[in-house]
Amino acid sequence: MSVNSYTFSHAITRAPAATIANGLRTVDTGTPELSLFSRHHADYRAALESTGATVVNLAALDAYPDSVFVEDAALCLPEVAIVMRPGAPSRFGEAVAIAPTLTTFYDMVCHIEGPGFIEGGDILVTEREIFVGRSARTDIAGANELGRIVSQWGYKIRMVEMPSGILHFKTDCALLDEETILSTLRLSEARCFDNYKVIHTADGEEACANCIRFNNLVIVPDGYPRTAEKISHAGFEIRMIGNSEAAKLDGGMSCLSLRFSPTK
Ligand code: CIR
Repeated sequence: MSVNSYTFSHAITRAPAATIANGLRTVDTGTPELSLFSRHHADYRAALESTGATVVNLAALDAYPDSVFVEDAALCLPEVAIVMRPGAPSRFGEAVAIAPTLTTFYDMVCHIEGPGFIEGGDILVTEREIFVGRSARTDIAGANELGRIVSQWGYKIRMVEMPSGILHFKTDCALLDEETILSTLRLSEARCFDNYKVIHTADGEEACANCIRFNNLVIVPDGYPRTAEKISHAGFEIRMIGNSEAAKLDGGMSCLSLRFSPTK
């Protein structure tokens, strides 16, 4: 087990699909607009690159409206990349599509074969453990299969029963450093972060929890000033990125990239 839970040399992103308006959403708050989504996506990639990382931006996949949310298709650890088995049927092909790219960076690529389901958005890797949230997209069989795969490298899975109404585990939390987690109150009330230092999102700013620590930056969605101030006050360098269009599809900063340091 050799985790670098927030230092990365590479990220994979995927350009938003022309079909983005057909993406999944829990509540209809309007149709995402492709041109604005693409501008936000370019800003996001630039923020990743500004930390010195190489960003590989894959071609849009119009057959998969949600494919811009590339995080859900795989989990990238230092030793191995694991292709997920998404719980959303419309997203199944995204996992198949990401595999060839992963093989260009990894000597070892494993696949969740099923029958369980698991999506990358439900997985949070820390220096000590791998959290897996049981959600509408990730079930116990999927989490257990991941656990069996990663145990070969000494990783331990910690399952968390998610409060209902949260799409993914990382919809409501993010790793800030070795011991600090940003979380919504509703998720931390599940007591999963009792052994960590927790910074809570400000009241009414729960959507800011879907941010990422990427090298020297904490990349947060624009529009949540009180939570951004809390993170900044704790000593982290903040970069704000527009997220209005991804938010219409329940997406945030973590969903938009796979972050890793390749083994070859
Ligand atoms: C979905 O429902 O699958 C997409 N519209 C949003 C996925 C967001 N991904 C993530 O939280 N990791």
